[in-house]
Amino acid sequence: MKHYFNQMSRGITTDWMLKELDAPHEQVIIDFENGENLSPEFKNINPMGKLPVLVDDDVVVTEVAAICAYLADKFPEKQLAPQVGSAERATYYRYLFIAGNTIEPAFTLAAFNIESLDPKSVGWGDMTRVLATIEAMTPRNDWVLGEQFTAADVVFGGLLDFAIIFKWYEPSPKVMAYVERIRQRPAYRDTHGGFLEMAEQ
Ligand SMILES: N[C@@H](CCC(=O)N[C@@H](CS)C(=O)NCC(=O)O)C(=O)O
Repeated sequence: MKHYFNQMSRGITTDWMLKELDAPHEQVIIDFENGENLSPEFKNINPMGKLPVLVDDDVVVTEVAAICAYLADKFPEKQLAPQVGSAERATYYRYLFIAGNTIEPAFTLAAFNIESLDPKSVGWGDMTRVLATIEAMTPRNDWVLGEQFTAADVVFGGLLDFAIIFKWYEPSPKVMAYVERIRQRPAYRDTHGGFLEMAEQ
């Protein structure tokens, strides 16, 4: 597998996922400064010109949540995904999808001071609804599926961690405690380098 990556990108999350799985892969560094992500060769792989990307033989996977979910299913023995068809699987999907579809757009727009969109029409509602949802969905103990840590924690927890590091919002004690548990994971610590220093400031 090839993981197209840059340390200063959302690829940090898929890198962490690869580490959680101890998955053999080739790390392909894409240089944003030189515009490598916008080169015809790279856009042939991902027309969005964005990282991260995972290439597994003929399979191209883009989008952080899709890559994490794909990897969890590829290495079932590592038990980072609940069984297909189970109730836990439904919850798992919910956390995987809400991160990129709902939480991230709300945070991003708020960071750019764009908050005047009609919450009834936009899929992410508004920050009030999103923060209430984060609070409700964040586990008080362990992980989103209880004792089993899964790719849903990498995606959902990783996004909350990212949002806290970049001061997109002020977490509640419950959310902060969950993110602290995330930050203690050896695979998170091995892959977060400069982000870890920013997180611990
Ligand atoms: N929705 C995408 C977002 C990917 C994304 O925005 N990647 C940024 C880095 S964090 C990127 O590649 N930016 C370079 C560019 O757009 O030119 C995902 O979840 O993977």
